[in-house]
Amino acid sequence: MSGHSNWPEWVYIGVVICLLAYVGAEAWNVERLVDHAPAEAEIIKVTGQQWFWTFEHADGTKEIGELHVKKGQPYKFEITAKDVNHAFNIHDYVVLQDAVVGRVNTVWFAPEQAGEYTIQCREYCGLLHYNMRATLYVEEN
Ligand SMILES: [Cu+2]
Repeated sequence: MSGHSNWPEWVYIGVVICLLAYVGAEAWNVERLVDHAPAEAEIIKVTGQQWFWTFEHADGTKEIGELHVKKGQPYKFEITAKDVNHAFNIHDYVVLQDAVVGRVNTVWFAPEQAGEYTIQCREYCGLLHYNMRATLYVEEN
C-alpha cells in the first residue's frame, strides 16, 4: 500500500463516460428525428425531370409545378428522377434531397406556417435548370 489514492482518476473516468453516453444518446435521438417520419405522415411521390416537378398524393391526385399541403400535417416525400439527376429543395423548410434516376430517396417535413413557398432544383440538370421551380402552397387545416 502506497498511500496514493486514485479516486480523482476514477471521478475523471466517470465524468468522461457520462459525457460520451450523453453525446451518443443525443446523436441517436437527432438521427431518429431526422430519418424517421411520424407514422401519420402522408406520402407524396416526387418526380424530377427536365425541367419540372411532378407530385402524386396518396389518393392518386397529381400536380405539376405546384404542390398543395395542409399546415401541421407531416408529409414524407419519396423522391426520384426520370432523366438526369436533380435535387429537391424547399429552402424555407430546410428540405433538401437528391432526386436520382432509378432510386427513391425520402425526406419528411411538417409545414408550420400557411403560405406560398418556392420549391427549387438544387442540382445543375441542364439548360433550364435555373427555371426548374414549383410552388408549395401550405393551406390552413
Ligand atoms: Cu436542376
